[in-house]
Amino acid sequence: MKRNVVGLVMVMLSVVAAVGFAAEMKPIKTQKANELTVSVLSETGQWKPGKNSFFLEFTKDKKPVDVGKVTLNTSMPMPGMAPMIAGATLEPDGPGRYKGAVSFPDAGDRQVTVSWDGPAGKGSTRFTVPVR
Ligand SMILES: [Cu+2]
Repeated sequence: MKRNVVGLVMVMLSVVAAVGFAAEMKPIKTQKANELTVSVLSETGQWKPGKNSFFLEFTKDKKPVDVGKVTLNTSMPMPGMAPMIAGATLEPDGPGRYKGAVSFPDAGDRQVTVSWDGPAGKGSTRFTVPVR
């Protein structure tokens, strides 16, 4: 009985933590990739030139999905020169969530590629995020 109460409290605390997180983070981009939803979130809800910290989340039916190894790369086509490329560093931050950091030298639209390989299979998705 005691164990059940502790378990229930733990579940309630994790729900409160999840709701609290969602309430304070704004979506930068939400992208469907087959049955997965890939979300990029931050406190401001946008990327700016310079250093950015953000979260990357993988969910299915609003529940976190463990996707294993993840990469996030960005590319900006530049007229008359090689594309400007920036990769994010990602650290696991709970089930289906990664804490990310990325730095952009200038403003403009980025083509973002997110790839994963793990328990949920192998996949990738591409989308555009403005840096402003
Ligand atoms: Cu550029």
